[in-house]
Amino acid sequence: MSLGAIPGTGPATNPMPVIRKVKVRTLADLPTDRTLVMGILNVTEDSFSDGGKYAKTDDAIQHGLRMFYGGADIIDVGGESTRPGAAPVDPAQEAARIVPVIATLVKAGAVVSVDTMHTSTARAALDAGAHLVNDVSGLTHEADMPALIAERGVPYVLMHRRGDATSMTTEADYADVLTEVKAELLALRECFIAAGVKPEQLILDPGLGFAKEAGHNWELLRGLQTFTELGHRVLVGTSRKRFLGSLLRVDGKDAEPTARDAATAATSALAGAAGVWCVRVHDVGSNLDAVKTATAWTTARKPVKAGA
Ligand code: PMM
Repeated sequence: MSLGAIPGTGPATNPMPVIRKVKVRTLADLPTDRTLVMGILNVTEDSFSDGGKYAKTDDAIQHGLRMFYGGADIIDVGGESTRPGAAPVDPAQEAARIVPVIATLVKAGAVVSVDTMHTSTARAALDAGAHLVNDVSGLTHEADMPALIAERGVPYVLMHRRGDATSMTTEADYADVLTEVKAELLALRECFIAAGVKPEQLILDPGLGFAKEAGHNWELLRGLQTFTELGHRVLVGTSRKRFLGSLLRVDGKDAEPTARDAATAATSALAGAAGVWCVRVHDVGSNLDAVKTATAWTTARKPVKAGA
């Protein structure tokens, strides 16, 4: 696929204005005065909201570039669905799905993260130019992930979850979700530090929806300060998740995933105001507006009178 043909084009199902003029190349080039927006690119057949839409390499590249030119700060590329009950994907097949997509997005100037639980896939993605690793496993999957992250020195999203895709729905049992999630994340953090990972590489994520009921998700969002005050960057992923669908329930039916974008943007604004480093979202435009609004809201100063 030629890069020249891409900006702002592609299937008209999700038109997005071209707002990026300057190419970014590394995390250091990204804005520091607002919460970052990570665009979700699931190169899968079975993700809950966009499964099958971007399973082909060309479609995935096109959507990734559309999000990049639409202002996404980071593109998060995954090749294995994380939804409860999803069938596991062989790591070699996962890498084959995402490596060409990552290489093309990096070449275009995008900052790219790889959403994987597999060390071999993370390594292949980093070799293809990915800038950070986003791992939803909560270290329940592959014990050698800390060693890879220490060796490569890249940022790493350490997400909380209990169990795996088949068991996590039954493990949402907490007496005090904020205290327990924080304690479990801090215990995981120690495994990474012991392996030689620097604290500043670690980005913490409470893992909304992963072994969490709707009430747990809201409590974690309400208490985001519990995580932001730990001294690490914090990432949250609310986008189109089921707890928003049930919040917006009409006539006994959950709202469809694509009807959850306004509620997602509301959570992004609140997360931005709470000092979160990055929000992971499907709809880049509305969430970019939301985090910009949060910055204007939280940094507003009394206007200085002329001559004062
Ligand atoms: N959620 C999903 C996938 N990856 N990564 C992080 N760090 N945090 C999340 O909350 C998260 C994630 C599931 O959403 P999707 O199937 O729409 O990608």
